[in-house]
Amino acid sequence: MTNERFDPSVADRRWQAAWDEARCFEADSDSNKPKSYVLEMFPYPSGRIHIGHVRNYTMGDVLARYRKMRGDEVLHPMGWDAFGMPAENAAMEKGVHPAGWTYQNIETMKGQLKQLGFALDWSREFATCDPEYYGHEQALFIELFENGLVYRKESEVNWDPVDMTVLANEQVIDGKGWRSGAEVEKRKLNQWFLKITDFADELLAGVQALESWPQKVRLMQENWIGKSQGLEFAFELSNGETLPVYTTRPDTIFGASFVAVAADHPVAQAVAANNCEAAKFIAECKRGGTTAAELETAEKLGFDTGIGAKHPFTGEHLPLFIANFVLMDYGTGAIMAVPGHDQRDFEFATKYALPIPRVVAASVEDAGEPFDGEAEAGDGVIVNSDFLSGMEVEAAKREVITRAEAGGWGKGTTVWRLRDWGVSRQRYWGTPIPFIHCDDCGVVPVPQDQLPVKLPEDVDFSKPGNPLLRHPTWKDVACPKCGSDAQRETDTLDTFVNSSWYFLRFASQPADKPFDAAEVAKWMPVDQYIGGIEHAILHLLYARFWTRALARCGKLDVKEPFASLFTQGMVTHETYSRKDGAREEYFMPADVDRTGDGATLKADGKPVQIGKVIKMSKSKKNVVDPEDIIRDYGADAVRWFMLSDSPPERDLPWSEAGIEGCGRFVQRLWRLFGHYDPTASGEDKGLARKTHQTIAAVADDIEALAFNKAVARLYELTSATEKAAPSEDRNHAIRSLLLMASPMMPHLAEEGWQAMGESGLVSEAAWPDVDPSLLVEDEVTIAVQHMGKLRDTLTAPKGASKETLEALALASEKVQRSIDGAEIRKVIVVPDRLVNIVA
Ligand code: OVQ
Repeated sequence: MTNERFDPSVADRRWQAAWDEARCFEADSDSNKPKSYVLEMFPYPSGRIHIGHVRNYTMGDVLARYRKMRGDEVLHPMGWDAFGMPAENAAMEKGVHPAGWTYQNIETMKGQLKQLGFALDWSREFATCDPEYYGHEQALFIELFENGLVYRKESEVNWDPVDMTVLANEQVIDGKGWRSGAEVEKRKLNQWFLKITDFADELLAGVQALESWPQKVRLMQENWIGKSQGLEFAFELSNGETLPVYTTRPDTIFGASFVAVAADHPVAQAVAANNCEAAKFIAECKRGGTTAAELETAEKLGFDTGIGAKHPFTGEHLPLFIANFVLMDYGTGAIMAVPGHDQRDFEFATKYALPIPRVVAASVEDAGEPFDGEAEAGDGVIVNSDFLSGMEVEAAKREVITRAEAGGWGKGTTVWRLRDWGVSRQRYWGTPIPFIHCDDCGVVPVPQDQLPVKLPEDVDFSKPGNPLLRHPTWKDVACPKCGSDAQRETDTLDTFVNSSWYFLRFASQPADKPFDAAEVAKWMPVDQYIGGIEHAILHLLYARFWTRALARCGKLDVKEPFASLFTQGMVTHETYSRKDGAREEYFMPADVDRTGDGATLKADGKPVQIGKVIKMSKSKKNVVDPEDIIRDYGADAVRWFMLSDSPPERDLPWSEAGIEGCGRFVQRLWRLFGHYDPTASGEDKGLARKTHQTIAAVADDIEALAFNKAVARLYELTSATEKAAPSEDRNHAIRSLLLMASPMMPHLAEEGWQAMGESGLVSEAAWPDVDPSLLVEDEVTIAVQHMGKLRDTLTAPKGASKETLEALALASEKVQRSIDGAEIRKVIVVPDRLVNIVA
């Protein structure tokens, strides 16, 4: 075989073309083999791939290739999550059309993925902005509507008065629009909602049963759904009205020192009707964000209505406030405030000098303990609470609920934190919501034969607001029911809708419907889903919800889309920067010379500051461009690096030294492949054993996604094989190494496979067999002691007789030296373990 270096710049492209030609990664749904659906979260076509994609998709690729070698029919598809704001931003900033920008990015990124040699079934590729895809999505949306799972509701939104658009909570920063900087207003708009709350119970029970999901993700979903048991009751107000409230902490009821309602609560509105101070306060509340974080940090403000709320046990009148931290769409929009044991109530009570009684303490003796500047939300014993004093929290909750129900003034109920999913976006680049507004017929779904409702192409991004709304003709249509003039819905769907069912479309893509149930049943659920932890809550919950919703509509038989989930860690790198006045200027690793102790900028040779090792991000410029490193080291070295060193769920620090090491290992394996010698004969039992043990262990490691362990074992076997003399067992070791490395370094493996004279593609070869008899060690290490002290160790055949072990021990020079001629009184032998000489 050849002694030349392996040249990825030639080999990579050759094998990529060979795979395309052989169409070897196209999944056959009629196959009789066991199926395996391996899926990584599909990318936003944002421009170019980044190192996070490389890590994510390399992991999935190794698993997909491995499962194929093990004999599975593998479905490993790829597509594009193509709608969303970035395309519209590009349109506004660069004057390009969102569609052109998106499809251009897809072409670039697809080329980059191809350069990495991923074993993807490109025949199933689609982009969510393809009218075929979103047309089927519109059909599904109408289906959900007809099954009562879609509705319209007036709800409060963040309105940016300059950009004339609704903003997501994340886009409101310090009460201002992220783009315009304008003061955000609260507006009531009619919005489309999906009834995810109908599934709260199922989604909770379901996630609790997903044993192959990371515990952390399951917990995050549980908390997001947030099932809690509490008390619903009504305060009698001094103005003769009643005020329903809900509390999850009825045990703290004796600690209530005020009552508060949301600014848009009917009680607040009634007060404002005759009180302009109150009206002014309410208007003020309408500004500012409503995210949990903002409510947490914003200054707590209130307006005392002068109304009293009668405490159900003490009869005392608690003051009733209008408060900015109480939200109308959470619970009843009114709260019983217990400042000692709720942080927001604590801050409010502190500001308005209201009493802060302690009703929970570490022990009964601590009933008089003062607070240390903040509320204590934790567990403990109830104190200062009449008949509840001395009880544990849970017992006290039950006691209050029992008394409230017996007294007829309240009732125990379950409340969910989960809200219905608002899917309306006042944007252009999304799936048009397929409905028509008719003055006579109301909201009418677009008839099936008129789907897809396509986005108009001639749109104007030069003005703020929703281009669909101001398009001159697009929205004007005839009502499908009565034929009179009507208007299209101009809202589009949240992009998370696009990613809530894409895995079904990958499994089955008929032209005339979203998917075929029987075909989907062959592949679903996804056996292994891999992606970033940032999708732990929303995407994964929405996809679970859509799957269940479609199952309820009879379109599907699966309930949980992702049988097993893996969330990968980040790729990190040092940062390089210099102070430029008050501002920190960052530099790319590629522009920095790091060969000496410190770091200098290549451009001027002067030092730069080496900062912390943190997640690669454009803003800190600590990024490496995948295309650069593929060009410099080849795809296999990059893939190998992504799998080495760190467990896949942890952060992976990128280093120049590391990737260079990977490049060297590629060449080392290549040289070793060159030692494959069909004419060699003879055995090497030790190497054979190591080879079989490695095959078994690497298989287990890959199945467990413990890629770094598999990598370490392959390094080890490589070293052992390099040291071995030619033999048939060495040939077997080399061939096995090649096969085992092939899911990770497929180009190198193909090249070696061909050089070894094998026919066909290694990508279509089988995983090497394991001889179970070689998995067990047939030699053991025996400790030899003199008077209980370790003097020597020796290897002996497993199961050797007591006599053999005694003889071997006494033959040891070290042992003889220790005995030093003393009389041997006894020899204790523990088979396979130790020999102790008493002398
Ligand atoms: N389309 C969605 C998405 O997340 C997925 C759907 C299913 C909702 C990468 C970086 C970022 C980094 C960024 C420069 C250097 C993973 C590095 C994602 C996801 C997949 C697609 C990123 C993990 C975070 N990250 N790590 N490094 N800039 N699309 O295109 O963003 O979580 O698993 O691969 O990512 S995405």
